Amino acid sequence: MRLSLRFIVPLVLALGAIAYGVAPLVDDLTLRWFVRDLDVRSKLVANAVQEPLAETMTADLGPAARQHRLESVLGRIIQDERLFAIGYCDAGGKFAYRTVTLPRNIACRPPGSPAEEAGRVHHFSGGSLHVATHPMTVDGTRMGELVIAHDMSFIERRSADTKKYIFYLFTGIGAVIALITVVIAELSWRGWVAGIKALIRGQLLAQSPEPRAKELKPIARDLEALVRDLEAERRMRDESQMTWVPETLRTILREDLKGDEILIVSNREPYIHVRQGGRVDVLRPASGLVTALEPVMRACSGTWIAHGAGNADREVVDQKDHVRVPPENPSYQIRRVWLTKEEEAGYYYGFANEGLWPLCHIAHTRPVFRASDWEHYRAVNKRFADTVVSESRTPNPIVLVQDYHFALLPRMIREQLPEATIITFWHIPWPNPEAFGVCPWRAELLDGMLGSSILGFHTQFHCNNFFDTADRYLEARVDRETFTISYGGAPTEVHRYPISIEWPLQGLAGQPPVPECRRAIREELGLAPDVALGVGVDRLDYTKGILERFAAIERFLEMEPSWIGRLAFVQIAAPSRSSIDEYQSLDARVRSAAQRINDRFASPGCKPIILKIEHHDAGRVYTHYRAADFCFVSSLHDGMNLVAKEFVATREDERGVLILSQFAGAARELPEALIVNPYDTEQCAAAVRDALTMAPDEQRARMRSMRALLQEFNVYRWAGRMLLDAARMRNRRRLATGMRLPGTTPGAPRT
Ligand code: ADQ
Repeated sequence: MRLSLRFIVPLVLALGAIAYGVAPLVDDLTLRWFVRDLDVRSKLVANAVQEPLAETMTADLGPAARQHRLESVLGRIIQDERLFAIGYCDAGGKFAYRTVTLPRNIACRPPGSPAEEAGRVHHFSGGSLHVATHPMTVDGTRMGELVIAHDMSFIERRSADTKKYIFYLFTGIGAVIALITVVIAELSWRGWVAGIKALIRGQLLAQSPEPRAKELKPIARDLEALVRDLEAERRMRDESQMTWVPETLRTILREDLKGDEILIVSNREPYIHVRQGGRVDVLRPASGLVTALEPVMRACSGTWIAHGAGNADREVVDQKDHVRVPPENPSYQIRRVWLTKEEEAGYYYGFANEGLWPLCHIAHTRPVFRASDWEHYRAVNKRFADTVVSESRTPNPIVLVQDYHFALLPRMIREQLPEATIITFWHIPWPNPEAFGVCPWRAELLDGMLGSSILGFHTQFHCNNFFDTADRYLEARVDRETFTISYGGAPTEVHRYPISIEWPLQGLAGQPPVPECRRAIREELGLAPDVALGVGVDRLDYTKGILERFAAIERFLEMEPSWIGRLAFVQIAAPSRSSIDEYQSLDARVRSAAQRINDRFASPGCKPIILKIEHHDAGRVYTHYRAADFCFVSSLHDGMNLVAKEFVATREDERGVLILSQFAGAARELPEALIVNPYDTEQCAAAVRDALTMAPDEQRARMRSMRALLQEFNVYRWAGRMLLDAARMRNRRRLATGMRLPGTTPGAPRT
């Protein structure tokens, strides 16, 4: 209504002003028309009496008879209702006859004055009179003048009527225009509001069902950008105010994703059943991924789908291959997928680890692509997709797909569950388009990944590489402004979610104080208490730069021989993928490099390289971190590298130095580490020297800054941000389709 008033009030004022200006003009015009009419009428009357009057004046009559005849002629004319008065002036300029109604102040004109073309209007207290004079002639001789006065009161009455009609006319026009304006304005307004609502709900303008979509196009982009900025700002504010603990994830599940079903797919399972001797043990792999996603699973009682790889896994599942975990307090289930030896060899060892792993890591190890491996990879991805569909209780679950083992899975799930929210997280780097382009099935892999709703990488650099790759090899619409790629369906959002570790580390609870760890580990390794200790912890993988690390230690001892016998470097290397030739050869090369360096620099009671190729439980790994003076992470290429973060998290004494490869994703978040190029042996050796000689205050300052960052950006935040993005996406879709939002009752106002 207020909107309508905005149109009506100015319209009424404008029309009122026009009417106010027009009325006197119309009045004046009509008066002139009427005066002209009366002139013509007077002339007609004068012409009509000319003849009888001439006869009367020229007849041979006495004065009384002439006067009588004059009164008779003129008296007949006065019967006309409009004619108010009449008079006759003789040739001497005096009234020879006048009706009583002719006002006294109207006099005859002096003889000889020129004839008047038009009559005059005389105003009196009782009204106005039109007075016209017409000369009366006989045979060209002027005998006198006829004075004819017309009553003008009817003109005034008509003028008042005219004013009234003008008022009615303008009022009528105003009402009609106002009505049309209000109706059009109201309809347009509704269209705009509906269009803008559709925009806010996140519907793309091109797909908007609103007929106003085209008209709104100019503001659509601005509005979308504004909504995005506001959302990002709000999210950043909310996130920065949150303390990220497992309970935060539970709150997100409860409040933002209420009632939504969650499925996780990963190659590795969170609990492995292993038969050792006569009994079945449950092992929990030391994995950041399991640490981050377990609280999610526990809170939502979802399903974790993974390859059943333990030798006792089949013994403990039910008929549908489910097992409830955690064993001490079952709250969610694992759905195990069984693979034959051939499938595992082709899908896991072959295509994933001999093909994709070296393809995505620029570590100069040639990727191997076999068509048979690809077939297995595709078939296993299909098996997992079918499992997701069969495990899903709703048509729109949230599916968290983990890692490079499942590049084809998102599209395969999408084809069967078009409403699912699929979040794929790629834990390893994404290379540049040239490097990725050597893969014979590059388009199929990209297509598979773009079945995801959200695609996550550790760093913006990897996201950018992915944008470039999709742009290069697909006919896709890549929009870096909105972080989306559209290819064969709904757009995929590509975002950076840097993975992290839990804070505080659970395994720290049982750890002795740092001095105790230092003493215990040195004693265990047969080192004197004052020997400096460096530590490296990795899977035995060629991307981790273990040989480059050893070369740096060797070079350091060449440069600084005074440290011989005073420095030991312990390398903990978990055997990994040992059925692959490249890994077997690495194992041999690492052992021989350690041997060679020890042969050169060993002194009694101190070998410079202590190599432990075996899996350690998390507690043992943490004790080593705490015992060390420095930790050396020299990855040739690494998505993130959690060892670097774990080392920092275990050092609540704020001592110890982290040497970190610039090619690990972690280097972007931990610039206070000594950042090195692992290919530059001299630089790395210098970093070892700097670490060993760094003043305690500097160690403390660097460590404090890194610990503050990890406390804030922990693994719960990593998982929580993805879940929040999924919630945002789902809420937008629900709004767009008019579905009910989680946490609202039907009909309740949405906030
Ligand atoms: P990984 O390549 O496995 O992970 P990383 O991030 O360093 O590499 O994680 C290794 C984990 O295994 C750490 O938790 C570490 O403590 C543990 N570990 C290593 N050696 C061990 C040993 N000998 N015994 C016991 N535990 C050991 C991939 C990517 C990384 C990315 C992670 C998470 O390659 O770049 O950081 O996923 O996304």
